Amino acid sequence: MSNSNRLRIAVQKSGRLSDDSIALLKAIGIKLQIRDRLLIAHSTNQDIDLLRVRDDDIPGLVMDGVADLGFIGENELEEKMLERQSANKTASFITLRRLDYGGCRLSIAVPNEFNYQSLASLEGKKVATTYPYLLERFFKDKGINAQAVMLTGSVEVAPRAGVADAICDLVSTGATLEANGLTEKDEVFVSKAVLIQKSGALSEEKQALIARLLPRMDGVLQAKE
Ligand code: PRT
Ligand code: ZN
Repeated sequence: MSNSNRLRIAVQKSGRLSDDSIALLKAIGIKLQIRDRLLIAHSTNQDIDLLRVRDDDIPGLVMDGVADLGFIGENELEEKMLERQSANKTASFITLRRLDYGGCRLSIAVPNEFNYQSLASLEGKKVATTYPYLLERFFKDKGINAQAVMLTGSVEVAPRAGVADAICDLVSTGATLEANGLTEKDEVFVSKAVLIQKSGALSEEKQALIARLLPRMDGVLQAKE
């Protein structure tokens, strides 16, 4: 592994957070040459390298100290934190900024024909989700005995496929739920993209670089308000 003095920032390679994260880095003056297929992108004017990975990997890369900073959705961050805590792995990080993109909510939705009165209607039911730790914590807090069924994709078709009675998935406009004959019922978690830093000491150079970048980021975020 290269033991570099360059600040390593983990960003989603391709997905809903990629463009906004890269645009923000460019807006604060970081010049980047991104080649589509490469894992690493070097900045040409700063001591910064981007690690371009799946969003699922970003919390772990920062918590394991492989990346110094990371742009990630709070939903994914919190889920991975709960997963690591349950495996007795370290799960510490510092949230530097909450950002103005990636907004969504993790919600429970049921088929339109489901006779839903309250959360208690889910007692004894199966709920398909990609976020079993967040969902199980929610059920535990509310005192509901329901089972989270883990699916990494196609969560919205699980009830129709007979795999689950309800779902718990990310929603932004609600169009996906509607297209699949589902009605949103309960909000489990509200999320936005955040910039996180690994816990523990960074070199003086890296710390100084972050200290120069953050005020510029604040300027960009304020200008957009
Ligand atoms: O390949 P990789 O693992 O990196 O990407 P991914 O497919 O896991 O994630 P991606 O790119 O879809 O989402 C990355 C992050 O964007 C999520 O973790 C959230 O923090 C944030 N985000 C914001 C969303 C949405 N909005 C969103 N609407 N992530 C997913 N969705 C999906 C949702 O799962 C559902 O399928 O969009 C659909 C619902 O959208 P509406 O508009 O129809 O309600
Ligand atoms: Zn992902």
